[in-house]
Amino acid sequence: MAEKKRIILHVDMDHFFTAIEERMHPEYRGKPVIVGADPKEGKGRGVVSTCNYEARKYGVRSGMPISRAWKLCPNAIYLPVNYELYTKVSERIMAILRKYADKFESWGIDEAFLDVTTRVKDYAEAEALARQIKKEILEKEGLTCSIGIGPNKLVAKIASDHQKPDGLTVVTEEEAEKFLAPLPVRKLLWVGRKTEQKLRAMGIKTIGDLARHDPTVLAETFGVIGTQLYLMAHGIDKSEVEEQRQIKSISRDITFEEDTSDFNLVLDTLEKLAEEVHNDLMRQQLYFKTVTVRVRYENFETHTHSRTLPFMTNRLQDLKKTAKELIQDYLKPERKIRLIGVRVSNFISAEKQKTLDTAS
Ligand code: TTP
Ligand code: MG
Repeated sequence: MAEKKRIILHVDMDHFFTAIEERMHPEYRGKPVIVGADPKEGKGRGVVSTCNYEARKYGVRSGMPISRAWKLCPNAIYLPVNYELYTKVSERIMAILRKYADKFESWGIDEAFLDVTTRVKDYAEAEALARQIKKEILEKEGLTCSIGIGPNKLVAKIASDHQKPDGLTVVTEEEAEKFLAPLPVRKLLWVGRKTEQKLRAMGIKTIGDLARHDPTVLAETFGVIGTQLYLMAHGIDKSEVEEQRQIKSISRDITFEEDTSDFNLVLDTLEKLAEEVHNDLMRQQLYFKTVTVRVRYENFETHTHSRTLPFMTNRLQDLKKTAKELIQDYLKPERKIRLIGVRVSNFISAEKQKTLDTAS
Protein backbone atom coordinates (compact mmCIF):
# COMPACT_ATOMS: atom_id res chain seq x y z
CA MET A 1 0.00 0.00 0.00
CA ALA A 2 1.29 3.43 -0.88
CA GLU A 3 2.22 5.57 2.08
CA LYS A 4 -0.25 8.27 2.98
CA LYS A 5 0.66 11.64 1.51
CA ARG A 6 1.96 14.07 4.07
CA ILE A 7 0.13 17.23 5.08
CA ILE A 8 2.33 19.87 6.70
CA LEU A 9 1.38 23.14 8.36
CA HIS A 10 3.73 26.07 8.81
CA VAL A 11 2.67 28.63 11.39
CA ASP A 12 4.30 32.07 11.54
CA MET A 13 3.21 34.71 14.03
CA ASP A 14 2.44 38.16 12.60
CA HIS A 15 4.96 40.93 13.43
CA PHE A 16 5.66 38.95 16.56
CA PHE A 17 7.57 41.29 18.92
CA THR A 18 5.51 44.36 18.08
CA ALA A 19 2.25 42.40 18.27
CA ILE A 20 3.11 41.45 21.85
CA GLU A 21 3.93 45.08 22.67
CA GLU A 22 0.63 46.22 21.14
CA ARG A 23 -1.27 43.67 23.14
CA MET A 24 0.19 45.15 26.32
CA HIS A 25 -0.32 48.72 25.16
CA PRO A 26 -3.55 48.99 23.16
CA GLU A 27 -2.82 52.72 22.75
CA TYR A 28 -0.05 51.77 20.26
CA ARG A 29 -2.57 50.20 17.88
CA GLY A 30 -2.77 51.90 14.50
CA LYS A 31 0.56 53.66 15.01
CA PRO A 32 3.93 52.61 13.63
CA VAL A 33 5.80 50.58 16.26
CA ILE A 34 9.45 49.54 16.01
CA VAL A 35 11.25 47.15 18.36
CA GLY A 36 15.04 47.18 18.32
CA ALA A 37 18.09 49.21 19.27
CA ASP A 38 17.69 52.64 20.86
CA PRO A 39 17.39 55.17 17.99
CA LYS A 40 18.93 58.00 20.05
CA GLU A 41 17.37 60.70 17.87
CA GLY A 42 18.87 59.12 14.77
CA LYS A 43 22.35 58.62 16.22
CA GLY A 44 21.66 55.20 17.69
CA ARG A 45 23.57 52.06 16.71
CA GLY A 46 22.23 48.58 16.16
CA VAL A 47 19.31 47.39 14.08
CA VAL A 48 15.54 47.01 13.90
CA SER A 49 14.42 43.63 15.26
CA THR A 50 10.96 43.97 13.84
CA CYS A 51 8.24 46.52 13.23
CA ASN A 52 4.50 46.42 12.81
CA TYR A 53 2.72 46.69 9.47
CA GLU A 54 2.09 50.45 9.90
CA ALA A 55 5.87 51.02 10.17
CA ARG A 56 6.44 48.77 7.14
CA LYS A 57 4.37 51.24 5.09
CA TYR A 58 7.23 53.72 5.63
CA GLY A 59 9.76 51.20 4.35
CA VAL A 60 11.07 50.12 7.75
CA ARG A 61 12.25 46.46 7.82
CA SER A 62 13.85 43.92 10.16
CA GLY A 63 17.65 44.11 10.15
CA MET A 64 17.77 47.74 9.00
CA PRO A 65 20.11 50.07 10.92
CA ILE A 66 18.01 51.85 13.53
CA SER A 67 19.40 55.20 12.30
CA ARG A 68 17.87 54.55 8.90
CA ALA A 69 14.52 53.60 10.45
CA TRP A 70 14.61 56.91 12.31
CA LYS A 71 15.04 58.76 9.02
CA LEU A 72 12.15 56.92 7.43
CA CYS A 73 9.79 57.13 10.38
CA PRO A 74 10.85 59.44 13.22
CA ASN A 75 7.34 59.48 14.67
CA ALA A 76 7.17 55.76 15.31
CA ILE A 77 6.99 54.35 18.81
CA TYR A 78 10.47 52.92 19.47
CA LEU A 79 10.77 50.14 22.02
CA PRO A 80 13.67 48.10 23.36
CA VAL A 81 13.72 44.34 22.82
CA ASN A 82 12.04 42.62 25.76
CA TYR A 83 13.35 39.21 24.88
CA GLU A 84 12.33 37.54 28.11
CA LEU A 85 8.71 38.43 27.57
CA TYR A 86 8.70 37.34 23.92
CA THR A 87 10.30 34.03 24.81
CA LYS A 88 7.64 33.33 27.42
CA VAL A 89 4.85 34.09 24.95
CA SER A 90 6.64 31.97 22.36
CA GLU A 91 6.79 29.01 24.72
CA ARG A 92 3.07 29.20 25.43
CA ILE A 93 2.29 29.37 21.71
CA MET A 94 4.56 26.42 20.95
CA ALA A 95 2.74 24.43 23.66
CA ILE A 96 -0.58 25.17 21.97
CA LEU A 97 0.74 24.20 18.54
CA ARG A 98 2.42 21.02 19.69
CA LYS A 99 -0.92 19.49 20.69
CA TYR A 100 -2.14 19.60 17.13
CA ALA A 101 0.74 17.73 15.52
CA ASP A 102 2.02 14.20 15.06
CA LYS A 103 5.46 15.68 14.67
CA PHE A 104 6.36 19.19 15.74
CA GLU A 105 9.37 21.36 14.98
CA SER A 106 9.72 24.87 16.29
CA TRP A 107 11.71 27.04 13.97
CA GLY A 108 12.93 30.15 15.62
CA ILE A 109 10.95 32.13 18.13
CA ASP A 110 7.71 32.60 16.18
CA GLU A 111 7.51 29.80 13.64
CA ALA A 112 6.80 26.10 13.68
CA PHE A 113 6.18 23.17 11.37
CA LEU A 114 3.43 20.69 12.20
CA ASP A 115 3.12 17.34 10.50
CA VAL A 116 -0.63 16.61 10.78
CA THR A 117 -0.76 13.67 8.36
CA THR A 118 -2.54 11.24 10.68
CA ARG A 119 -4.70 13.93 12.29
CA VAL A 120 -6.63 14.85 9.17
CA LYS A 121 -8.18 12.98 6.28
CA ASP A 122 -7.61 15.63 3.61
CA TYR A 123 -6.78 19.26 2.92
CA ALA A 124 -10.29 20.43 3.85
CA GLU A 125 -9.84 18.94 7.30
CA ALA A 126 -6.36 20.44 7.53
CA GLU A 127 -7.83 23.83 6.76
CA ALA A 128 -10.42 23.40 9.50
CA LEU A 129 -7.64 22.41 11.89
CA ALA A 130 -5.66 25.51 10.94
CA ARG A 131 -8.69 27.70 11.65
CA GLN A 132 -9.01 26.08 15.03
CA ILE A 133 -5.33 26.76 15.76
CA LYS A 134 -5.71 30.41 14.77
CA LYS A 135 -8.76 30.71 16.97
CA GLU A 136 -7.07 29.17 19.98
CA ILE A 137 -4.00 31.42 19.67
CA LEU A 138 -6.19 34.48 19.27
CA GLU A 139 -8.37 33.58 22.24
CA LYS A 140 -5.57 32.56 24.57
CA GLU A 141 -2.85 34.98 23.52
CA GLY A 142 -4.65 37.75 21.65
CA LEU A 143 -2.28 37.36 18.71
CA THR A 144 -2.75 36.56 15.05
CA CYS A 145 -0.66 34.26 12.93
CA SER A 146 -0.47 33.18 9.32
CA ILE A 147 -0.63 29.53 8.36
CA GLY A 148 0.45 27.73 5.22
CA ILE A 149 -0.68 24.20 4.42
CA GLY A 150 1.17 22.08 1.91
CA PRO A 151 2.51 18.65 0.97
CA ASN A 152 5.93 19.44 2.49
CA LYS A 153 7.82 21.98 4.60
CA LEU A 154 8.99 24.07 1.67
CA VAL A 155 5.54 24.65 0.20
CA ALA A 156 3.95 25.14 3.63
CA LYS A 157 6.53 27.78 4.56
CA ILE A 158 6.13 29.73 1.35
CA ALA A 159 2.35 29.45 1.69
CA SER A 160 2.32 30.89 5.22
CA ASP A 161 4.08 33.96 3.89
CA HIS A 162 1.63 34.33 1.02
CA GLN A 163 -1.13 36.24 2.78
CA LYS A 164 0.05 38.10 5.81
CA PRO A 165 -1.09 39.11 8.37
CA ASP A 166 -3.79 36.73 9.64
CA GLY A 167 -3.58 34.60 6.52
CA LEU A 168 -4.43 31.01 5.69
CA THR A 169 -3.17 29.56 2.42
CA VAL A 170 -3.73 26.01 1.28
CA VAL A 171 -1.62 24.53 -1.50
CA THR A 172 -2.17 20.89 -2.38
CA GLU A 173 0.46 18.71 -3.99
CA GLU A 174 -1.26 19.09 -7.36
CA GLU A 175 -1.33 22.87 -7.04
CA ALA A 176 2.22 23.30 -5.72
CA GLU A 177 4.07 23.94 -9.01
CA LYS A 178 1.43 26.34 -10.24
CA PHE A 179 1.41 28.19 -6.93
CA LEU A 180 5.19 28.58 -6.88
CA ALA A 181 5.68 29.42 -10.58
CA PRO A 182 4.92 33.18 -10.53
CA LEU A 183 6.84 33.85 -7.29
CA PRO A 184 10.34 35.34 -7.36
CA VAL A 185 13.16 32.80 -6.91
CA ARG A 186 14.12 34.68 -3.77
CA LYS A 187 11.25 32.94 -1.96
CA LEU A 188 13.11 29.64 -2.08
CA LEU A 189 14.91 29.17 1.19
CA TRP A 190 18.49 29.12 -0.02
CA VAL A 191 18.30 31.85 -2.58
CA GLY A 192 20.00 34.97 -1.36
CA ARG A 193 20.84 38.15 -3.18
CA LYS A 194 23.94 36.82 -4.93
CA THR A 195 22.35 33.61 -6.18
CA GLU A 196 19.38 35.67 -7.25
CA GLN A 197 21.65 37.92 -9.33
CA LYS A 198 23.36 34.94 -10.90
CA LEU A 199 19.99 33.37 -11.75
CA ARG A 200 18.77 36.67 -13.13
CA ALA A 201 21.80 36.81 -15.43
CA MET A 202 20.71 33.40 -16.74
CA GLY A 203 17.25 34.84 -17.41
CA ILE A 204 15.68 33.15 -14.38
CA LYS A 205 13.48 35.47 -12.32
CA THR A 206 10.60 33.38 -11.13
CA ILE A 207 10.39 29.93 -9.60
CA GLY A 208 8.60 28.91 -12.81
CA ASP A 209 11.61 30.03 -14.89
CA LEU A 210 13.78 27.89 -12.65
CA ALA A 211 11.49 24.86 -12.97
CA ARG A 212 11.70 25.07 -16.77
CA HIS A 213 15.47 25.40 -16.82
CA ASP A 214 17.79 22.55 -17.76
CA PRO A 215 18.69 20.80 -14.48
CA THR A 216 22.10 19.77 -15.83
CA VAL A 217 23.02 23.40 -16.43
CA LEU A 218 21.83 24.31 -12.94
CA ALA A 219 23.93 21.54 -11.42
CA GLU A 220 26.96 22.65 -13.42
CA THR A 221 26.54 26.26 -12.32
CA PHE A 222 25.57 25.83 -8.68
CA GLY A 223 26.71 22.31 -7.77
CA VAL A 224 24.50 20.38 -5.33
CA ILE A 225 22.51 23.52 -4.61
CA GLY A 226 21.59 23.72 -8.30
CA THR A 227 19.92 20.32 -8.13
CA GLN A 228 18.19 21.27 -4.89
CA LEU A 229 16.92 24.48 -6.44
CA TYR A 230 15.53 22.57 -9.39
CA LEU A 231 13.65 20.13 -7.16
CA MET A 232 12.36 22.95 -4.95
CA ALA A 233 11.13 24.83 -8.00
CA HIS A 234 9.00 21.77 -8.75
CA GLY A 235 7.63 21.87 -5.21
CA ILE A 236 9.60 18.83 -4.10
CA ASP A 237 11.01 18.66 -0.57
CA LYS A 238 11.44 15.40 1.27
CA SER A 239 12.77 16.77 4.56
CA GLU A 240 10.92 15.57 7.64
CA VAL A 241 9.41 17.64 10.40
CA GLU A 242 11.92 16.91 13.12
CA GLU A 243 11.12 16.75 16.78
CA GLN A 244 13.79 18.37 18.89
CA ARG A 245 15.12 16.47 21.76
CA GLN A 246 17.28 17.93 24.51
CA ILE A 247 18.61 21.40 23.87
CA LYS A 248 22.10 21.06 22.48
CA SER A 249 22.75 24.72 21.79
CA ILE A 250 21.24 28.17 22.02
CA SER A 251 21.81 30.58 19.20
CA ARG A 252 20.66 33.82 17.68
CA ASP A 253 21.53 35.30 14.37
CA ILE A 254 20.60 38.31 12.41
CA THR A 255 20.67 39.18 8.74
CA PHE A 256 21.48 42.81 8.17
CA GLU A 257 18.94 44.50 6.01
CA GLU A 258 21.84 45.71 3.91
CA ASP A 259 25.23 44.01 3.78
CA THR A 260 27.55 46.09 5.93
CA SER A 261 31.19 46.86 6.63
CA ASP A 262 30.27 49.19 9.50
CA PHE A 263 32.10 47.25 12.21
CA ASN A 264 30.63 49.28 15.03
CA LEU A 265 27.21 48.16 13.85
CA VAL A 266 28.43 44.56 13.61
CA LEU A 267 29.98 44.61 17.09
CA ASP A 268 26.98 46.32 18.69
CA THR A 269 24.68 43.80 17.07
CA LEU A 270 26.93 40.94 18.21
CA GLU A 271 26.63 42.23 21.77
CA LYS A 272 22.86 42.35 21.53
CA LEU A 273 22.76 38.79 20.20
CA ALA A 274 25.02 37.66 23.04
CA GLU A 275 22.62 39.27 25.51
CA GLU A 276 19.66 37.48 23.98
CA VAL A 277 21.48 34.15 24.04
CA HIS A 278 22.44 34.81 27.63
CA ASN A 279 18.85 35.56 28.59
CA ASP A 280 17.77 32.24 27.21
CA LEU A 281 20.62 30.50 28.95
CA MET A 282 19.60 31.93 32.32
CA ARG A 283 16.00 30.92 31.76
CA GLN A 284 17.04 27.37 30.94
CA GLN A 285 19.45 27.40 33.86
CA LEU A 286 22.39 26.21 31.84
CA TYR A 287 26.16 26.65 31.95
CA PHE A 288 28.12 26.56 28.70
CA LYS A 289 31.64 25.85 27.68
CA THR A 290 31.73 26.52 23.94
CA VAL A 291 31.05 29.73 22.07
CA THR A 292 30.62 29.83 18.30
CA VAL A 293 30.40 32.85 16.07
CA ARG A 294 29.02 32.65 12.55
CA VAL A 295 29.70 35.18 9.84
CA ARG A 296 28.22 35.22 6.37
CA TYR A 297 29.68 37.60 3.83
CA GLU A 298 27.74 39.25 1.05
CA ASN A 299 28.66 36.45 -1.37
CA PHE A 300 27.10 33.92 1.06
CA GLU A 301 30.47 32.50 2.00
CA THR A 302 29.90 31.45 5.60
CA HIS A 303 32.43 30.89 8.36
CA THR A 304 32.04 29.57 11.84
CA HIS A 305 34.65 29.88 14.50
CA SER A 306 34.38 28.21 17.91
CA ARG A 307 36.26 28.27 21.13
CA THR A 308 35.87 25.93 24.05
CA LEU A 309 36.67 27.64 27.31
CA PRO A 310 38.71 25.85 29.95
CA PHE A 311 35.79 26.24 32.40
CA MET A 312 31.98 26.05 32.53
CA THR A 313 30.36 29.45 32.82
CA ASN A 314 27.03 31.24 32.62
CA ARG A 315 28.47 34.76 32.71
CA LEU A 316 27.48 37.28 30.09
CA GLN A 317 30.90 38.90 30.11
CA ASP A 318 32.60 35.59 29.22
CA LEU A 319 30.20 35.17 26.32
CA LYS A 320 30.60 38.72 25.03
CA LYS A 321 34.37 38.74 25.34
CA THR A 322 34.80 35.38 23.60
CA ALA A 323 32.34 36.26 20.83
CA LYS A 324 34.12 39.56 20.17
CA GLU A 325 37.49 37.88 20.02
CA LEU A 326 36.18 35.19 17.69
CA ILE A 327 34.72 37.66 15.23
CA GLN A 328 37.84 39.84 14.95
CA ASP A 329 39.43 37.81 12.14
CA TYR A 330 36.34 38.23 10.01
CA LEU A 331 36.11 42.01 10.18
CA LYS A 332 37.77 43.01 6.95
CA PRO A 333 37.17 46.43 5.45
CA GLU A 334 36.86 45.02 1.95
CA ARG A 335 34.34 42.35 2.89
CA LYS A 336 30.76 43.27 3.60
CA ILE A 337 28.90 41.16 6.12
CA ARG A 338 25.40 39.84 5.53
CA LEU A 339 24.71 37.84 8.66
CA ILE A 340 26.21 37.25 12.07
CA GLY A 341 25.28 34.73 14.73
CA VAL A 342 26.27 33.67 18.22
CA ARG A 343 25.85 30.21 19.65
CA VAL A 344 26.66 28.59 22.96
CA SER A 345 26.84 24.85 23.45
CA ASN A 346 28.45 22.13 25.54
CA PHE A 347 25.99 22.54 28.38
CA ILE A 348 25.49 21.33 31.85
CA SER A 349 22.53 22.33 33.96
CA ALA A 350 22.87 24.80 36.82
CA GLU A 351 21.82 22.02 39.19
CA LYS A 352 24.75 19.92 38.14
CA GLN A 353 27.11 22.90 38.21
CA LYS A 354 26.11 23.50 41.83
CA THR A 355 27.06 19.94 42.67
CA LEU A 356 30.37 20.41 40.91
CA ASP A 357 30.98 23.68 42.76
CA THR A 358 30.48 22.04 46.11
CA ALA A 359 32.59 19.08 45.12
CA SER A 360 35.54 21.22 44.07
P1 TTP B 1 9.67 37.16 11.44
O1 TTP B 1 8.62 36.11 11.51
O2 TTP B 1 10.62 37.16 10.31
O3 TTP B 1 9.01 38.60 11.46
P2 TTP B 1 7.71 39.13 12.19
O4 TTP B 1 7.01 38.04 12.94
O5 TTP B 1 8.10 40.31 13.02
O6 TTP B 1 6.84 39.66 11.01
P3 TTP B 1 5.95 38.83 9.96
O7 TTP B 1 4.54 39.25 10.23
O8 TTP B 1 6.44 39.25 8.64
O9 TTP B 1 6.18 37.38 10.25
O10 TTP B 1 10.54 37.14 12.77
C1 TTP B 1 9.99 36.83 14.03
C2 TTP B 1 10.60 37.67 15.12
O11 TTP B 1 12.01 37.49 15.15
C3 TTP B 1 10.36 39.16 14.92
O12 TTP B 1 9.16 39.61 15.51
C4 TTP B 1 11.58 39.79 15.51
C5 TTP B 1 12.66 38.74 15.41
N1 TTP B 1 13.62 39.09 14.34
C6 TTP B 1 14.81 39.72 14.69
O13 TTP B 1 15.06 39.99 15.86
N2 TTP B 1 15.69 40.03 13.69
C7 TTP B 1 15.45 39.77 12.37
O14 TTP B 1 16.28 40.09 11.49
C8 TTP B 1 14.21 39.11 12.02
C9 TTP B 1 13.90 38.80 10.59
C10 TTP B 1 13.34 38.80 13.04
MG1 MG C 1 6.58 36.19 12.02
